[in-house]
Amino acid sequence: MKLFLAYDQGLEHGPTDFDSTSSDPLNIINIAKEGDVNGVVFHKGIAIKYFKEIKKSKIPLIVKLNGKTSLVKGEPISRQVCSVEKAISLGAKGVGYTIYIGSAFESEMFAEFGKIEEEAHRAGLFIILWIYPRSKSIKNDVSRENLAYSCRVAMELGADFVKVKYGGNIRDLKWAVESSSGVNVLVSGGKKSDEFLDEVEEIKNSGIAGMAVGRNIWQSKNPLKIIKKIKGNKK
Ligand code: FBP
Repeated sequence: MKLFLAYDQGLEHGPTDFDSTSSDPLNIINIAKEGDVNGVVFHKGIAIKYFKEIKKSKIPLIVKLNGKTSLVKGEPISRQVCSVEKAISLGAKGVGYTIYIGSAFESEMFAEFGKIEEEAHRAGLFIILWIYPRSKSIKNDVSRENLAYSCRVAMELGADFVKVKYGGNIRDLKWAVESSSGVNVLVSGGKKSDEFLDEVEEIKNSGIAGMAVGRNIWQSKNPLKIIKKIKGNKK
């Protein structure tokens, strides 16, 4: 399975996710390097400050192009904070973008992403689209329908990878993979949990392309062991 190391939580959640080890981006770059992951996801601030170290690690960089804090309440919207051009200048091989489908602001994120998709693909970058159904009208963001809808939206919008949350039902995940019609499905890690590796085992044969995990790796006492276990599982 492919494995991307996600580290955009400093913006999305704040330092509440970190301790004195995981708060340091250098430690994350080391984990990515030692674990030989398929890519590491940073916002542009880290990509700028640790440009040399990221380059030296040779781990493909994915720059997250939009983001928001957890302090904003109400209908979710996440706007662009970094251009494709800037991501390229930082050495990115891919870009990431989050769309909250179902939000009252969905069309704004669609329009912004439409331009990013054209620019990024023109420049030969790959695109990971985080699709999270989120709105006051959405009761269950990981229902069978919403999971499949998320994957399908990513395909319709031209992403190469779609990152979704697993709702705990393997048949639903398989249907979502089918619905994605060729877009590579990545499952996110979620909050650190003792059941995480069981979940990895459960989803490994669902047809997913891999995972994009943050907290379950860098909050672990032994991040490399977790990485090895995830990567050891065949698609
Ligand atoms: P984790 O593996 O730590 O759950 O990270 C996955 C992720 O998609 C991050 O890339 C992102 O910052 C975060 O989850 C968003 O989580 P939410 O919006 O659900 O709080």
